[in-house]
Amino acid sequence: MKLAEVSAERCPSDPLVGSMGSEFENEISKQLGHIEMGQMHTRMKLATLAALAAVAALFAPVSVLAQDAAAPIVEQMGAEQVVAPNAGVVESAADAASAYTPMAPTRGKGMPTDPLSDEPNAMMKSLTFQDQYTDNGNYALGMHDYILLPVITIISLFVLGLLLYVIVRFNRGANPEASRTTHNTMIEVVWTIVPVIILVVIAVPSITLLARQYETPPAEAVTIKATGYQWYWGYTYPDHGEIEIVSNMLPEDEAVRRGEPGQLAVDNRMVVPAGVPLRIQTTASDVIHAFAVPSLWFKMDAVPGRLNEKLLTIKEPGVYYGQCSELCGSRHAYMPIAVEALPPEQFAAWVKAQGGTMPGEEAAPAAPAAEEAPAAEQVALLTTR
Ligand SMILES: [Cu+2]
Repeated sequence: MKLAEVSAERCPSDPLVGSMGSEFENEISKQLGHIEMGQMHTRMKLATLAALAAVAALFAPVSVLAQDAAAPIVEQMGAEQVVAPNAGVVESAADAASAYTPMAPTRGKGMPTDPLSDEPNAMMKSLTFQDQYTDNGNYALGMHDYILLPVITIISLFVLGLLLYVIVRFNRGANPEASRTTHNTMIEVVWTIVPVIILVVIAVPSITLLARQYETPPAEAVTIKATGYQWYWGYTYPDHGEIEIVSNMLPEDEAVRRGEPGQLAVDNRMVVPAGVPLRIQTTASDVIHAFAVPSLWFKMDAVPGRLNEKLLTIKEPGVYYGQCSELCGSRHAYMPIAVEALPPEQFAAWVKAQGGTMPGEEAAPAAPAAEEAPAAEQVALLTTR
C-alpha cells in the first residue's frame, strides 16, 4: 500500500478531530491578535522570560528526567528478554526469504533509562542525556558536561554565596548605619569583563557545534526520507528502488513481549546502514511533526510542503529510539521512531527483503544473476555511490 493511501485511510475527516482543530486555531489566532496589540508589553515580558530561562537552565537535568519518565519501559523488561532476538517480527514471505532478521535492542543503548531499574548507575543515567552514537552527539554532550554544567554550577554557588554574605553581614542588626557608596570603578569593570569572558568561552564551542550540525551531506550519502503523518511515520528510500515503510507504534504488551521498550517500539523500523553518511530528509503530509532521536543528537522539523535535510552518520550498529517532538495532535505521544542501524552488508540484505535494489543494481530483481551478487560487492556499491 502506498503511503498516500495509508494516510487517507488513517486520517478520516473525523468530526471530533475537525472541531478540535478549529478550536485550537481560534485559540492561536486569539493569542496572535493579543501579541500584535500588545507588542510593547510583549517586549517587557521577553526580558522577564530571558531571566526566567536562565533560572530554568539550572534545572535542565530535571527536565531530562521528566522526558525519561515519559517512556515507562525497562521495568517490565527482564534482562533475558532484552537479549532475546525479536521472534515473530519476521512476518512477510519476502522477509522470510532473506538473511535479514530485525536486530534486538541493547538495554540502555539508544533508549531512556528508568531510574528505578536495576541497570548500573540507573539513577545517574536517567538524570543526564542518553549515551551518544554520533560525533556531533559526543561533541555536544562534552560541551554540556565539561563547559555548561561547571559554568552553571560555579555561577549559582557564587551568587548564592554573595546573597548569604549580604544577609548575614549587612542586615539591619549587624550593620545599622548603611554605607552611602554608589560607584566603584574596579568592581564595575570586573563584573562587565568577567561575564564577557564567560560568554566567549561558551560561544566558541557553541558556534562550532552549530556549524557541525549544518554540514551538508556528501554526494555519496544514502538518502532516506521520513514523512510525518497524523500519527505515524513513513520512510522512503529513493536510492533503493523506492522502498516505502509505514511505521506504527506497537501496543505496550507486544513491545514488551519482543523485548523492546514500551511506547517506543514500532512494527516496521527505519532501517539504515551504520558508519555511512546518511542524508535524512524530513517532510510531513498534514501538520508539522519533528523527527527526533536523542541518542543520535538528531532533531529536525518535518514541515508540510518543505523538505528539510541533514547529515547523519551513526557510528555503530544498534537500535535507537526517538519520538515525534512537535505537538501534532491528539496522538502526538504515540508516533515513536525506531532507527535500526545495520552493518552495510546486512542493510543490503534488508533492502533485498523489501523488494528494493541497491544503487547500481538492475531495477528488476527478477533476474537471478542480481541475487547472486556477493554482499561485499553490494557494500562497495553502497559506499561508492
Ligand atoms: Cu507528530
